[in-house]
Amino acid sequence: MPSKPVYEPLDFERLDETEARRRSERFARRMSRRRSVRHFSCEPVPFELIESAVRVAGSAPSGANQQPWTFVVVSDPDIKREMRIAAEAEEKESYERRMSQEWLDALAPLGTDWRKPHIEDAPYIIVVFRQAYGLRANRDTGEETSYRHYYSEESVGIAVGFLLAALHIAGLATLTHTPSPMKFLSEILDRPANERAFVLIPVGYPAADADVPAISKKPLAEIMLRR
Ligand code: IYR
Repeated sequence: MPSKPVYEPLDFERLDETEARRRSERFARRMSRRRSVRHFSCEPVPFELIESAVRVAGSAPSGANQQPWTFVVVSDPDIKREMRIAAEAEEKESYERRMSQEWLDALAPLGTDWRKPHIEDAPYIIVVFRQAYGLRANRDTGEETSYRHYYSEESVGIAVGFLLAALHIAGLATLTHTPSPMKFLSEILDRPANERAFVLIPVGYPAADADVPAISKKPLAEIMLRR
């Protein structure tokens, strides 16, 4: 049975314009320094930083507020090794056989290849799963029935954006890695049939000698239009 909406007052703080500009510029400046990092230190990271960032991700808007996501935080070295071996096997096949020349050419400036040492080096790997549909247990019989999820791709994409921003603001480096296909992650992490791996995110401090490709973002004039 559909439930009626229940409202509460909005918790909203109106900023004066000076403060709004200050915060907005500070955030923009900080975010502009985020880079995808592929060389991680094995130095440990306080778990509370990960937990806090996942809380931020979980606060993201989602279709019908269904929150169609699960964040699996992996620090167990044996599981990380298993994920690295499986990811590298898929990636080797992709780089050597499955990806088109056009795709390889597009990636050339990034210098990526099938080797994924960061899956073992980074102290945490967050694997984000998208719940393609929901599962609900019947209160009396315990029988599980499925129900539709709306806009789950968009919702999980937004939540991952929140997650990357929160981790960056906490001084941590991240990489969005999408080995393809990602089915092996469901198996290794024992996820139910309604969940699909969406992205694998190594999280940690960059290695002391970490370097990144010298690439840049499009200028505002190229990405924003005013009408
Ligand atoms: N998944 C591969 C290939 C790859 C694809 C894109 I699109 C990138 O922006 C980067 C890499 C890999 O992770 O190496």
